[in-house]
Amino acid sequence: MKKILLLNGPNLNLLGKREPGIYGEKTLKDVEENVTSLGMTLGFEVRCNQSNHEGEIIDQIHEAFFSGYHGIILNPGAYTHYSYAIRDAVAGITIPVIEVHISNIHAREEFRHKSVIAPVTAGQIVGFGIKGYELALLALNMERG
Ligand code: CA2
Repeated sequence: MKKILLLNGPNLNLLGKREPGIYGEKTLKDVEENVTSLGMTLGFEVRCNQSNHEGEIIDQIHEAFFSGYHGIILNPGAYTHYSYAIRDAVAGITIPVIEVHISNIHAREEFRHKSVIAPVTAGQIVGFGIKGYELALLALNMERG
């Protein structure tokens, strides 16, 4: 079965526990269950991971690539806006990475408008709440070879 990595970055472990006005009331566990369940329907095995550490995120990206994963759904959190190291990790692999943001980063503070990672991803999904993660899985399913 094709494998997908669902990788969430810093502070996303707080989902549903704080700031429900911006990020909603669903928890990270809800997100992971939804994507895993859609994955089963589509015939993907979804591995879920969350880290608050830049190096750990990079290691996870490398590991997914070298372990033959089909693709990665990545919400890099605030690293989106300044981590050239995560950008380089994404640029260094050949499997598709879909960047997801729960909020519409373009409608928020100026510093969130720019993603340094987006130019090296297969695509970016923003502003659809946690449904964006499932949309990303559907996009990866369309790319399936
Ligand atoms: O909209 C997104 O998904 C973000 O990646 C979320 C990041 C933010 O830094 C990006 O600009 C956009 C922040 C995640 C923090 O998540 C929290 C969730 C609940 C309570 C507090 C933080």
